[in-house]
Amino acid sequence: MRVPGLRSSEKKLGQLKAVFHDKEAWQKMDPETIVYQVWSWEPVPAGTEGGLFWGGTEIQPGCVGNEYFMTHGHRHAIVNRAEFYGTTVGQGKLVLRDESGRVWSEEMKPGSLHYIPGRVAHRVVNTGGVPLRFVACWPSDAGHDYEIAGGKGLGARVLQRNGEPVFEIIPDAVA
Ligand code: S6P
Ligand code: ZN
Repeated sequence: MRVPGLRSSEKKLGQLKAVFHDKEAWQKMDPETIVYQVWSWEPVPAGTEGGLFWGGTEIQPGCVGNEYFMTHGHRHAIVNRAEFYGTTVGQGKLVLRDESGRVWSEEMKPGSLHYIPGRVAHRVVNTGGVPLRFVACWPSDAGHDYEIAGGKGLGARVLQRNGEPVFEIIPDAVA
């Protein structure tokens, strides 16, 4: 049976140069490496007010230099639109940034549920050794804005230090 509105996409390392800080390490890696895949069910056309989309993301384990694999990160194009994330498999961090430039993170583990308020940019980082999977539910008119903070990004990084994930604020990227 064909279900209308099912979509899937993948993001490869070659498409993610802008998000990793160690460009030298990035250059040495295979650009065809899949960093994450997204599946979504969009039962109404994108942009429809009042509908909901459902999706799943799987982020592979890995690092570019000492920075863990992660999603690009975005804010919603209609900025006041909120979203739920729910973790099903793996370990990670949800990195969040509000409009005042405040940046924080939430631990992701199987069963963790995360409410992402409107106006808050969001990115997921896989800090574990297995694929990190989470589901998401967001309004069908939310859209995506990938130019977070005028291209400065989220203002924080999750780095591997002595084998452990460390959440670090980048001072000059915070408004
Ligand atoms: C959509 C939702 C997720 C992400 C996905 C990939 O609002 O937040 O489905 O799109 O996790 O992340 P990104 O930053 O590449 O869109
Ligand atoms: Zn979103």
